[in-house]
Amino acid sequence: MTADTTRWIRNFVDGRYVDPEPGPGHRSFDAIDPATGRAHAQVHEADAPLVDRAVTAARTALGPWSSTPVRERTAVLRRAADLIEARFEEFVAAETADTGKPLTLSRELDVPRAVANFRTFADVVAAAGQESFMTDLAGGRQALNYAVRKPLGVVAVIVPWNLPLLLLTWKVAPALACGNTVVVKPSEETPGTATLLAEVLAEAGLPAGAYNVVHGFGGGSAGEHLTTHPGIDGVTFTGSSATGAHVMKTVAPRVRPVSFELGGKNAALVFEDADIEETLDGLQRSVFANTGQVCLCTERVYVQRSVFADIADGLVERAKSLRLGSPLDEATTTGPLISQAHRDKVRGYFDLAEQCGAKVLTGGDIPRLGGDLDGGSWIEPTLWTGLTNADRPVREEIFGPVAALIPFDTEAEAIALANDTEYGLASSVWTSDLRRGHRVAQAMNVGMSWVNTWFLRDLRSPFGGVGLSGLGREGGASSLHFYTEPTNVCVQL
Ligand code: NAD
Ligand code: 6OD
Repeated sequence: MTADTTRWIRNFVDGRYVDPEPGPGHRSFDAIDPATGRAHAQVHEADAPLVDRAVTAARTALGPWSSTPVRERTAVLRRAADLIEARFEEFVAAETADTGKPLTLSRELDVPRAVANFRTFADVVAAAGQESFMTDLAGGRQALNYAVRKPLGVVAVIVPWNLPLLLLTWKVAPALACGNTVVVKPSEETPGTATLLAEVLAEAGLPAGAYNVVHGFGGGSAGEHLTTHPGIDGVTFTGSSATGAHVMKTVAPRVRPVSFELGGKNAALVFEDADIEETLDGLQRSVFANTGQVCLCTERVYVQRSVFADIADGLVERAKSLRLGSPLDEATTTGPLISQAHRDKVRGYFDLAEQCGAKVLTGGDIPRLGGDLDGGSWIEPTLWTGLTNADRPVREEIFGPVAALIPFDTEAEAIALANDTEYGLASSVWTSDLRRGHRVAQAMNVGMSWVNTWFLRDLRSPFGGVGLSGLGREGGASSLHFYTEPTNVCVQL
């Protein structure tokens, strides 16, 4: 489909937009509104020479920006937060146009979190100290060791489409605060808010070249041009496990640091002593938030047998209460999937689940919403019973509004079922026995383990996964560690 609009989303390199040059070498692609399937803008795809210009600009800006005093760097971040707030509705509209998520969700989650990322990482970096050790030497002398943390350098930031601005700023804010410069490659599905952010950062006083945006796809396009570029000093990547593994191989010959936040197949464990209403509220969010397109979303719900029917009935009722509809309508709770291709994938799991013997408690189909919305990539919130951990829909990440409910009898069995996965991102435990809550939460082989809540995040705490869910941690001190390199100085006194 060709855009019926002349609105361009352009690359941003060395402090200015790059105008698309007409001609045979010029490539662009449509930005699609997933709610209708219509193009809402044209995106200028960055070719290898433009990515090279972006990396060169970032390299040139690195010296001045990294030697800018921390109080001035953090002041730029705080001004950026203020400016996002000043243009709040513009960011909300851009995020919703690209993702199809309800305006209400962009307003409640995505844009406020971008603001919080800039303010929090300004605070974290302003308060950061250095490690030091005094070593006792023979003869009563001592040596002082202290580690000086220096920026990593030019950081390649690659992010997905599900929470575009939230995930981008979660990386860009600490990277810039630590004195790095960045070249960011947003998802081809969601180019809008990364581009708006360039304007905000420039107005906030960030020097030209410190934040560059290159648009395009992965292999053979801007993503690969960036990760294979010899001028980058590290890669921070959020996306699928398969792409993460591929990017790791690409970066390996140059032995650059990587941070990978990858896929999940997250479990909820519901015990019979849980507060049923509170648990259902939590499960409704964790299964269906953002149409199930949050890496932390629950796709496996293990329920103690004595409360299985209550949880299944209650969750079906809540799934049916979700309101699919125009993202612009304040009453809409649930948007479409990101694309037709992603819907085909999710739909494929619906077929597979039925072949595996699943009973569909609710959903399982494509809804007809009428009018323009029938061109969108809509899917029904779906719940299954009758599957086991051996079935592919219970083993593989689906990334849609869907979960399998599976009964268990004992705590040990619940732990074993939840840990029986190659992923290890997040889990949630629902119980009113706090000792059990701590015990089970700690037994989960995951990066984040919640008790009686979900996606409650202190930005200073470590975030990341194990196994197929990723490598390394970001957040608070973990971000400082990733975005800096220490030089230890040892002085004999
Ligand atoms: P994806 O892996 O397809 O793409 C992610 C980004 O990588 C995009 O910008 C894409 O263009 C780029 N890319 C793709 N191939 C590349 C290549 N060869 N070289 C360089 N860049 C390349 O993921 P997606 O479909 O955009 O996002 C959904 C996935 O992201 C899900 O698996 C989800 O769980 C995961 N995710 C994880 C987290 C987390 O924090 N752990 C957060 C959000 C999403
Ligand atoms: O809360 C965060 O900072 C974070 N990185 C969330 C990731 C959600 C995944 O889709």
